[in-house]
Amino acid sequence: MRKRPVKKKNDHLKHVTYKIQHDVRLTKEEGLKLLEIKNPDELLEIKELADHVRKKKTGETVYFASTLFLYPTNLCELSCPFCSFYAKPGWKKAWFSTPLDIEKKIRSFPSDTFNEVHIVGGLWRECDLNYYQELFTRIKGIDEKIHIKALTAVEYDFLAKLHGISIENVLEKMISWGLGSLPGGGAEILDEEIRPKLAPGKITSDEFLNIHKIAHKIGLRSNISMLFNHVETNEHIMNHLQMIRDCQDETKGFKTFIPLKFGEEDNALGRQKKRLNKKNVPLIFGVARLFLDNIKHIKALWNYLGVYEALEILDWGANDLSSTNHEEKVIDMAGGYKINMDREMMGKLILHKKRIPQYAHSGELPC
Ligand code: V47
Repeated sequence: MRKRPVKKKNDHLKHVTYKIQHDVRLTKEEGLKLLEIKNPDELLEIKELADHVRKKKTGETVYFASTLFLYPTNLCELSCPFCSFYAKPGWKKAWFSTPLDIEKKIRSFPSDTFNEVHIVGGLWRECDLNYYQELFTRIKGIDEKIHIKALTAVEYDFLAKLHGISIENVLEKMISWGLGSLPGGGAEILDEEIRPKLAPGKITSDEFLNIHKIAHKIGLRSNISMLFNHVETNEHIMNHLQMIRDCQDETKGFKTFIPLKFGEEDNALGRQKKRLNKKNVPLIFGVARLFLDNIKHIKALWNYLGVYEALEILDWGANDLSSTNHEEKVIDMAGGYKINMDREMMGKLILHKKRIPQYAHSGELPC
């Protein structure tokens, strides 16, 4: 009888497993080697390790929210090649909503259908601090309990420059009008080789993180995202994760890491199919779970990933299934998955994974 070949265990995986079991941090180089793994048995080991870390950090609970997305305008001074959302004056797809328009929209949603509002938009002078003061005041006038998660670091930088005041000053004003937390958008890839090509004219990686640091210092909590599956390399991904981990060591202000899978429809980058460098999506979540030892939550967005893949990713380190995503537009305009998701369905999906659904808005998530 032929002897079955004895599989030699990958030495790197052995080493990583030892480190994870002994709560020793992975280095960027170790993360990079994991991202290069292709062997299915070895991928399964990474999945199991990431799942082990997820269980240790947050147990069987899977968080979800019901978010009402509000976009004051998609008019934007920038023209990022990955973005399907932005418009210029005169374009058919351009819109601008007044604070009153937005108030009417919120009032048209029964109050039990959302527990947070997520507000972002283009860089546009008409959306200045007076605009946000009126908007936030109107929202809190509807119900003081609505959690306002609003504006990316890129927009805070724009507002500070527009009014000639400090970031701290802008954030403090916004808090006084009702700001609850910062969403994770605008990070793209925090790597100065690729970021200026992906987002010409956008603030640098250091400037971006510095705004989050200021927000954390004055007591705000924020999320942090990563736009992937386009032209980035594994090195860019690891540099991004390293910058986030270093920032979190300093401030402990990030709640959730959100990998955003690139949507290719209706944007300049998506049209350059040959340049796109497709990745193993669950593996990116798994390596992020192993590397980001100081961030508690990892969010899988079903409208970016597809429901099936988002549920699969709950086994690769994610512990948050995002939200019902009412009125979401950024990924919708880039070809995202559109489903009439409600709170009940989200709970059922999580139970189907034999996990425990926990309904919570961004401000309620434990750090
Ligand atoms: O900043 C833009 C990204 C972000 C595309 O914090 C794209 O809870 C994929 O940050 N394909 C906005 N992604 C979304 C975001 C977010 C979403 C849900 C929850 C939270 C949270 C944050 O979407 C942008 C940009 O990085 N994006 N265009 C695209 N074509």
